[in-house]
Amino acid sequence: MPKLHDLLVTDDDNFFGLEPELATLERARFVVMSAPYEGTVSYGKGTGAGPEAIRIASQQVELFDEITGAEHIPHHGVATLKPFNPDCTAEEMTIGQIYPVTQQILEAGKFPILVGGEHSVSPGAVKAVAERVPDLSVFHIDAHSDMREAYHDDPYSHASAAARINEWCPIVQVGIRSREKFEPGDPKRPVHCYHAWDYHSEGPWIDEAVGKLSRNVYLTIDVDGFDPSVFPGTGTPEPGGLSWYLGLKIIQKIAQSRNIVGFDIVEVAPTEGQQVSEFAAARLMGRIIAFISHYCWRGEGAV
Ligand SMILES: [Mn+2]
Repeated sequence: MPKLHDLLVTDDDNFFGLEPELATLERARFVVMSAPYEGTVSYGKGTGAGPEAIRIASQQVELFDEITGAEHIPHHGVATLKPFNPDCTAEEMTIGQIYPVTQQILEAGKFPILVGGEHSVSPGAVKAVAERVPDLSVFHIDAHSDMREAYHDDPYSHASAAARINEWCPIVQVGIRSREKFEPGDPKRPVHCYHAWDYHSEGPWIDEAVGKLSRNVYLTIDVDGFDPSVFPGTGTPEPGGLSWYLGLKIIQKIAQSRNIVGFDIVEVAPTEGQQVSEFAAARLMGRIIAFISHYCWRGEGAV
């Protein structure tokens, strides 16, 4: 199993284009994993190119976060790991590669960030977090509930990501507008699904949804949970969904009232001739880092 130090990108070709001394494993509080995996994709292809496109786009993102009023990214540091090998099954990717590296990131006292790739990459990261962090919920933004027990006979398919995650954690889902019928499962780990038909604009439902989360929260964000005008480059761009600002405000509310302990951004499929989706993903990553730094770590190395 590769050690974190062997996986580290040591030059400035890292996420956010940081000076290498801000991106070492000693200095950085955040560590980014890239999983360029699209082995079980069912429709539009291209998510395998997502992590690299997001990394390049992130080098153009302004490091000052005007919402929280600070440069959290250079202050806390972000380390970048070399991409995982995508030539494998979904189970080998998420449980074989991502799970043990996430464990190492957590053992080192760092904050794990995972960039996909298709949604099948997420369960391994959640499993590592759930084994270490008590009282954990997953907040899931997606057009799809991903609750199929298996898809094309693969229980680690992208369409089964939430079903695997639900073996360890309760889930709150928002943005959902293409859903298979599923049983809510074990009452100790309920799945609360906020369908986008009823829940796509600001309202009291947001506090209710956030209120269903446990003290510690992992965010898994399939970018197709947002409206395709925000992320046109994704495998299955379902019409409708969250606006950019609504999505950010929900995540801000979670950061203000819960402890976010890890997150992933998946299903970006770069589109030839434009950089909208990868830039939005890089910006989303930066905003979430800012919210975590500002709200969850207030008083703890705050800027
Ligand atoms: Mn989806």
